Amino acid sequence: SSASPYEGKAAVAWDAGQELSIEDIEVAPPKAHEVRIEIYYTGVCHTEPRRASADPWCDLTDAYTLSGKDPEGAFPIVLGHEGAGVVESVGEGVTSVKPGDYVVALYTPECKECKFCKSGKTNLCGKIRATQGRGVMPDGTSRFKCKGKDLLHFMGTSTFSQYTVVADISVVAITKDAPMDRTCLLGCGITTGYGAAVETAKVEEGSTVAIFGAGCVGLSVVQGAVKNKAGKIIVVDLNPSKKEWAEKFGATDFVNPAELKNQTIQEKLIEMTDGGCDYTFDCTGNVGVMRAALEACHKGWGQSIVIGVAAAGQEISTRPFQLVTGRVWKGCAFGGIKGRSQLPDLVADYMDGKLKVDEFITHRKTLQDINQAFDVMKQGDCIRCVVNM
Ligand code: NAD
Ligand code: AHE
Ligand code: ZN
Repeated sequence: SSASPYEGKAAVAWDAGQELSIEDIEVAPPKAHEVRIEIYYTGVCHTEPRRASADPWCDLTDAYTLSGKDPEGAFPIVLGHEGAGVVESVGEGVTSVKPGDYVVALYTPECKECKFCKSGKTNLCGKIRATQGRGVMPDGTSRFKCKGKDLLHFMGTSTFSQYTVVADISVVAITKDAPMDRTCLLGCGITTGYGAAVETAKVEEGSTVAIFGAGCVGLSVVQGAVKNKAGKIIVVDLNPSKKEWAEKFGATDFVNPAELKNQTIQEKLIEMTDGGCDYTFDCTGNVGVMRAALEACHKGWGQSIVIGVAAAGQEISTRPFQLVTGRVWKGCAFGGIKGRSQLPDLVADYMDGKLKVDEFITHRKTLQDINQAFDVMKQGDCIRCVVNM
């Protein structure tokens, strides 16, 4: 019953830099405005390994990070934020989903009532961001226990577990016709890139676009640029095997910066686009790339969208003149997409053959072998590995 704890397996990150450990864990029933989900499939996003490593993440201050008390870098924790499953039970007051619903977990929640949600200017929701960053549920406690210890939640989702509990604003029901081993990827990578192009940049017909980094996120930006009928879609990647991937998703050009002679990548792109791109996207997390992406924008109006997550302590720089002369630097999380309002439409587009999803899946693993998903990710030929829970 919904009142009892559930036993299930989960991949636990006990400490920084260690392999995930498959453990039997106890998952407490959902409290008010919470939902317990049986996770069927989870993708492994390229944000994940950084989080599982010793790299301390913090969006507060450096001093705070260095103190070792970084709330977003704590252990033990259940990672995972790209998951789909079925609602097992709901807590008091939950009206948006019911047991049996097929759902995708949302690391960017949508309460529809906070200042952010009502602004009409952002998809970031403020309602539970503080507790989510501390790895706990909105009431300040954890629903996970293993070997007598509480485990932290991750990004409000913790999908590397057969059962997880999330806030009711962190989940969206989707059609039961859609296969969950694909729709899990709409929980991060695909939505992030596609949304960055169509929702955040609102790429216009005929415009010139450059995408740095052809992973799941970058290729999804390509897909969004194709959807909005961009004229020139240039993919930039150091891995030569990404040329084929870029073309498969509709890119018109591919540039490997390592092959340029006496020319920076920004100079090359400016030359290719008669003065610069209308839109550029960083999908690498490298701050040097972010600078090049901004400087490859057209004077007067070019916009550069930062999507990549940089390593702790990294900072971006450019000459202010770049902004004085009209280039715009912005960024987005989850593509600027509001999960509860917009994800069902993306699923419908997928079901109608208008949104590629299957094409991103290059590897599959079981929960037992989830560490292998991290290994294949480090090889250049993995776009997305889907884990069968
Ligand atoms: P990925 O590792 O699959 O793709 C990165 C690509 O960038 C690779 O093809 C790699 O060869 C290429 N690359 C690396 N360095 C490069 C350089 N200097 N120049 C050109 N290309 C280079 O990763 P992914 O899963 O597609 O994620 C991309 C980035 O987006 C990561 O930083 C990830 O953490 C971040 N991310 C952000 C959000 C968000 O909401 N903002 C969501 C998901 C992922
Ligand atoms: N805490 C890190 C930044 C982490 C980050 O930027 N996360 C993205 C999602 S990455 C998904 O693969 C995000 O959603 N950010 C918005 C938010 O509110 O966290 C740091 O570097 O400080
Ligand atoms: Zn992600």
